[in-house]
Amino acid sequence: MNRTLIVVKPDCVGKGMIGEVLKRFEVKGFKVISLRMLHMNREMAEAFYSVHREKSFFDELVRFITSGPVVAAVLEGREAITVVRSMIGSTDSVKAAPGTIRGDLALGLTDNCIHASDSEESFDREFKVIFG
Ligand code: FUP
Repeated sequence: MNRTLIVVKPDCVGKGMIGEVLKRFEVKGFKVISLRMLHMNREMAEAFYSVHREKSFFDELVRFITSGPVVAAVLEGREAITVVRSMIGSTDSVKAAPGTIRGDLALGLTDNCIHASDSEESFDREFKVIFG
């Protein structure tokens, strides 16, 4: 069994899509083993996205993720990181395939509905920021 972390972002929480997003993972067979609603402050957001610190979009990203409440969940199941990444779709929602969460529920690049850990290292860092 593997674990991964997802964050339903402010755009998706604002649209009332928390249940829809969590349902997709539960229907697929993942277990929600931790759940937290929070409003990230700047310090948390910078630590959460520390790998992007040097990127041109970093400030916009931090501003967006701190703009409203988010819902974070730890999901457990077979190949969780890989399967959940495939379920969320491409980073840019306009390129995300229909059937994926971003493909179905979002239209933005920064405001793309959901985050999911892309590696065990990312999971460890993100888990500490949100549940540590
Ligand atoms: P992803 O792993 O699909 O969430 O995408 P990345 O780790 O590459 O990027 C993290 C977040 O930065 C994305 F969710 C959206 C945002 N982003 C931008 O706002 N502009 C960009 O040009 C690229 C990413």
